[in-house]
Amino acid sequence: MRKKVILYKAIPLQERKRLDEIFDVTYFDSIDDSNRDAFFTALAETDGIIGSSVEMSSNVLNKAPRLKAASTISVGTDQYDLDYLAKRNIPLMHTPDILNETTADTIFTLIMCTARRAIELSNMVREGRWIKSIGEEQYGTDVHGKTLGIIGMGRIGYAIAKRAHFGFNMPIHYSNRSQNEVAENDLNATYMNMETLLKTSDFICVMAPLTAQTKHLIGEKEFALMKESAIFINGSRGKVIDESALIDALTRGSIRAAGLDVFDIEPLPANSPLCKLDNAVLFPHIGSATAETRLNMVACAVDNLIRALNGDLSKNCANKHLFNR
Ligand code: 8YV
Repeated sequence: MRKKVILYKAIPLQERKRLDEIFDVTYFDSIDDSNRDAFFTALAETDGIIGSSVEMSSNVLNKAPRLKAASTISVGTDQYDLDYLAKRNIPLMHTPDILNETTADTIFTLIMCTARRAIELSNMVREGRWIKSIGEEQYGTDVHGKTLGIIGMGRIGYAIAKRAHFGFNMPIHYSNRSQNEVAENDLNATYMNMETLLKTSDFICVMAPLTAQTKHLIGEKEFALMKESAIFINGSRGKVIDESALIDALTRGSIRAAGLDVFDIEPLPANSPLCKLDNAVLFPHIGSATAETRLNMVACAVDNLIRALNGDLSKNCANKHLFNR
């Protein structure tokens, strides 16, 4: 008897075919008000789910009494209620490592665009406002040699620090749940508490995963500790920062600028105050969004689901440590 699987994200045809070869698949390109009832109906019968960018709370997951495995096409697992899944001994599989370098490239794109005001000045050219040679009012700030503070020195944080150290000769400060001796030995990174990092860094990059402990990790008090010349980068999750406190800091000029790939609400509403700030560079959550990397992530997530539904949780299982607690 073929197992039933729900795919709730559009993926390349070659990977859909792999799922079709093994499972009875119900497809949704995404989930919204137009198809949520059909999604809930399919959940009642499904053995597995695979996709991303949809909130999978316990209220949703308890509509899947037969669920045996979930596979997210992401390294982040915050869209799933991990404790609820663990209570039912349902594995959540994810795609670590594959996106490290691509996401680090995106973060460095944000650092450069924000420091050199690339988007703002490109729009000046595009809108015909480049009428004389560039002057002080268009100057950006150097990146090379400046101090980079990374909050969350995990795999992606390490890839960012590697670029900063070898490519831009930047001293690296970092705060993390635990020390990262590889980063210290390879990249001369300095471990410190977050308050010191916020006070001493020229660029502050948040890469910490979203958990109950990191929600609003960076708020009014933390922005007030930063230098007025500091540039703030968020490549983790929008809810790791207090977005209204960031908007206030940018509006008052208590920090120089911000580069953001993630937001409290995604897609970011067009009427967000962030959209009116020249000192905010806004990307639509493109961290891992290259054709090569997303295809590799999808292939990994499909492999993860196949293995998990065969009882193999030997790798890429995000919540196995929570089972039978
Ligand atoms: C995308 C990400 O959100 O992997 C993550 O946690 O945030 C990004 O890669 C995800 O891949 C959406 O498909």
